[in-house]
Parts: sequence; C-alpha cells; structure tokens
Amino acid sequence: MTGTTDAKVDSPERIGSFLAEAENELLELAIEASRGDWVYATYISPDTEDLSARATARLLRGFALRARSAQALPVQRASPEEQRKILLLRLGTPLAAPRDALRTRELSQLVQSLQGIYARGRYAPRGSSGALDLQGLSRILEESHDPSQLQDVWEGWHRVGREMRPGFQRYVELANEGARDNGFADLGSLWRSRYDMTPEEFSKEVERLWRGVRPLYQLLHAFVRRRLAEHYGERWVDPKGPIPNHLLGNMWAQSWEALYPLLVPPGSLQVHPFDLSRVLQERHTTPERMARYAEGFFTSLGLPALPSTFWERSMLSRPRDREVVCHASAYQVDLAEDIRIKMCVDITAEDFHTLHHELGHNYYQWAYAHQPFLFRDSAQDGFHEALGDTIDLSVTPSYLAQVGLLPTDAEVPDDLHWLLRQALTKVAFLPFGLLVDRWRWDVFSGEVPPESYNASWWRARREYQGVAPPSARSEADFDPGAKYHVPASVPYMRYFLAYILQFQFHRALVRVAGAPGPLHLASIYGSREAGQRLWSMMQMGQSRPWPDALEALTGSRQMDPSALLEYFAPLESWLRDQLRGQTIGW
Ligand code: X8Z
Ligand code: ZN
Repeated sequence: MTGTTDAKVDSPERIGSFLAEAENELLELAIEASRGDWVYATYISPDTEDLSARATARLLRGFALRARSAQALPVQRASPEEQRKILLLRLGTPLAAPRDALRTRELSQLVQSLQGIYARGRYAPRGSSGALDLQGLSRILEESHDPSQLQDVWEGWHRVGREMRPGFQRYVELANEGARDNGFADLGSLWRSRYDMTPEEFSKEVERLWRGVRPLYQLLHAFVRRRLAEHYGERWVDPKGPIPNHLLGNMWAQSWEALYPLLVPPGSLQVHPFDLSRVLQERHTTPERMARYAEGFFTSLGLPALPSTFWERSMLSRPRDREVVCHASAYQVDLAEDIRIKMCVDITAEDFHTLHHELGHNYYQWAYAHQPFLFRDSAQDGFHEALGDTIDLSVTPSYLAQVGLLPTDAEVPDDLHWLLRQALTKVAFLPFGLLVDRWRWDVFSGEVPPESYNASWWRARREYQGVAPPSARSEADFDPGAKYHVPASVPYMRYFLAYILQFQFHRALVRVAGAPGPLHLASIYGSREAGQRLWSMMQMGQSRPWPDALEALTGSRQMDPSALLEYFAPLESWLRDQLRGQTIGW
C-alpha cells in the first residue's frame, strides 16, 4: 500500500522534502474540509452533508497515508522540529482513517449525520402550541420552577438520543478500526495520546487534577442540594442523595448559573441584584454589538481588531429559512486569516460570556497562522478552550462598570455573591467536563458494551456529578447523544483541562498586568503587558510540547488546580461554615 511513497523517504535528506510536500498537500485538504464543514454547519442539506463528509474523509486519509509513509523515515536523524511534525501526522486529527477508503467515508458520513440528528432535534412541551429547539427548551429549564414541566422538557429533549443509537454503535466500530489501523489500541487511546505523555500517564493526570478540586465541588453540591430541598421539598430532592438533573437549570447540569436567584432569595441580598442579561436586553443589544464587546477586550490588550471578513462572514443568529448547527464554534476557514464564528446568539449573560470564549479561539488561530501547517493548533486542546475563558475571568463587576454595562442603580455584588455566581458556572462544570470522556474512553475500549451504554452513562453521572435522571431510564434511551459533542465526535476532556488551566493563565496574567485585588476581582483589561505575554504564547501554536507553552505563560510546567482553589478560597470557607453538621456527598 505504502510502497511507492516509502521509496521517496528512505534517506535522511528526504525528510525535509517529504514533510514539505505532506504539509502542502494536507493544507489543501484541510482547507477543503473546513470550507465543507462551514457550509454544512450553516446550511444543512443532504448535499452539504455529503460534500462535507467526502472532504473530511479525504483529509483523514491524507493524514493516515502520510503517517504510514513516515514510518520508513530515519527519524533518529531528523531535527526535533521534524520529529514533532512526524508525531503530529499520527496525532493531528481526532479521528483516524481505517485503511479501507470506503469505511473512512462511511465513518465521516456517520459523524455528519449524527450531528444532523442533533441539530434537527425539536420537542413540543406539554401544553405548548409548537415544537421548540434546544435553545427554547433550555430557556424553560432555566426559568421554570415547576418540577413536572421541567421533567417534561428534560425528557422531551433527551428523545433525540434514541435515533442515534445504531449510528453511534457503528461509529464506535469504525472509529476504533481507524485507530487500530494507525497503531492505537482504540480511539480513546488515540485521544489520550495527544498530550505529550503516555495515555496511561494522562489518565492519572486528570485523576490527580480531579482529586484536587473534588472537595470544593462537593461543598457546592451540598449547598445547592440543601437549598433545592428547601424550595421543592424532600419529595423531589433527597437531602442526602444525588440531585435530579432537571432541577439544576441546565439540560446536562453542567452549569448551575440559572439557579442563582433561587439560591439567594430576594431580600437576602444587601444590594440590588445585578442582572447582565436584563441590562443587555433593555438596551436592545444586537448579536453583533455583543461580539464587539468581546473584541473590545482583546483590543484593549493590544491585540489587533478582527479582520473585516469576520464581520462579513460570521453567522451570529439562527437563520429563519434553513437548518443549521447552532452549537457555537469558531473556524479558521483558510487556516490563515479567514477567522469566523457561527453561533445562534441570544441576548443573555451566558452568550455574552460564550462570545469571549469563541473569540479566544479565533485570536489563538490568528496568532499561530504563520506557523507551518502541522503546528497550526494550540499547545494542547485544553489551551484552545481555556483562552477565551481566561479573558472572561477578567469580565469582573468593575470591568462591566468601566464599559458601562453595570446600571447606575445596581451596586456591585459583594464578594461572596460574585464568587457564588462564578462557582455555579466554573466549579459546577468540573465533574461533567471529566465524565463525558471517562465514559467514552470505556465505550471505545469495549469495557462498556452497547447494551449498557445508557446505564453506564448514568453510573458516571451519579459518581462524578452526584446527579440523577428525573425518572427511570432504559437502554431504549441513549442519553449521551443529547449532548452535542457525543454525536459530533468532539473530545471533551479538553474542557475539564481548560477549566483548570484558565485559572492558572488568569493568575499569571494578573501578575504580569500588576492588576490589584484578590484573584476573583482582578481584571487584566487594558494591560498591553498581559496581551503581549498571551500573544507570544499563542504564536507558538503546537510547535513545542505543551509544558513549554505553559511555562512561557505562567512559569510552571504542570497543570495545577491551586489557582482555581485560590480564586474560590473565600467561598470555600463560607460554604464550610454554612454546611457545618450537614451531609456532604451522596
Ligand atoms: O462547546 C463549548 C463551546 C464551543 S467549543 C461553546 N463548550 C462546552 C459545552 O458547551 O459543553 C464551552 C464550555 C463547555
Ligand atoms: Zn470552545
């Protein structure tokens, strides 16, 4: 199979030209795949699905063929940079092509069609006049306090998974076949190999990080559970057990931000409850204006304004006339300066924050655009996900006041209320960020067979998150499919890492900026020094192992939960006081 190409690479002098040729060809294939993906995601049709799947299959095949040919290279005589490129030929994409070209096509078609099922998901809640999409259903979960309505909406959305089960099962087979054909035990092992350490070391590493933050999560869980039990009664919430998912204000219980008003009943606040969503809505803020606020933060750091094509080509609202993939994402369509996002922006605080997240991706992509093709990615995927969130940690009450988004009649929330709000998004997320791929790793390895997909999903959700479904689930359901990244085949451990790393990045940049105040109130807004430090780290792309990039930014070579713990320290001791004598855990 690889005979003809091997002949070209059997001498050390040829390594350079082999890689140059591989990078040229793969760049072309990557641009085609990324244009195909953009067109598909912003205009779902049988034709765009097929064209996009074909382009992705060609890219995966291109990587696999080059990676196999590279095995014949005299790697020990290659420069460190060349060695890293050869490694990235094997690890550069999160799916690997099976040797059989038809199966590669089937695999990429499956992923597109599973994603399509998710994008088309709708449910008409009991008593409503029409079917709602995920955003509409999520709004009910955030705003309603009627347990039976919440249950109806939660169960209604989760039907979307049922149709995915056969396709998902086949996807697991084909994705594993591709991973094995490329020298990995299974796809989970390929995913864990992308962190400059062995897959076994990586599993231990995430376990270590989780152990560091778990006590804080359990305190928050116990506090929220007690308030929910007071509000809904013990018939709905067992004060010693896991919390029913549908009462947590989010489809996957990955953010508990919507519970804030319920946790802090009106009157208990010494201050006017500050509500960014209300301010944005009252001012008739447009999606574009929301994105301009986020851009304004980046330019305050001395980074360039977004190119005009960003504004011309991004999709910021759900179009009325066609089906799209609404889940927010950032693209670098030409692998250079054509950066854009697609997102169905709602005028809410949550989407205000998500826009900072997405622009973080775009600025990172822009910063490494000058690198050779194989280095055009973040140091590891957790870095890509952490970047915009790091900026967002500087979106503090005083920053909002500075840009005129804090109404004059609202007082700045006191420390504890601000920290509680932050914990409901940042701390509540951690176990979910961890468990999605702990579950998928077991699925890919075969430890979890298809007949217990759903039962094992709920075991993991209970074990890590302390969350339970509203009613009994069965193997006719496929609840992991109700989370975007599962049908779309996007690895998820990146977010767990990002939620740890963003606090490390934030602490380092706050120091560079010399910003005053404790970590949770400090903002790097306007600091050119912080901007410069960030930009030079981003420019490295993935040209070096990630500990080098982490060191360049923070001075440390280790992922480390201590910055997160420092940020939340005042809340942690307050929670401990509140929970004296109460059950912690489930
Ligand atoms: O998927 C995302 C981003 C796009 S990369 C909107 N996030 C995860 C999720 O929504 O589940 C950001 C936080 C976690
Ligand atoms: Zn992201």
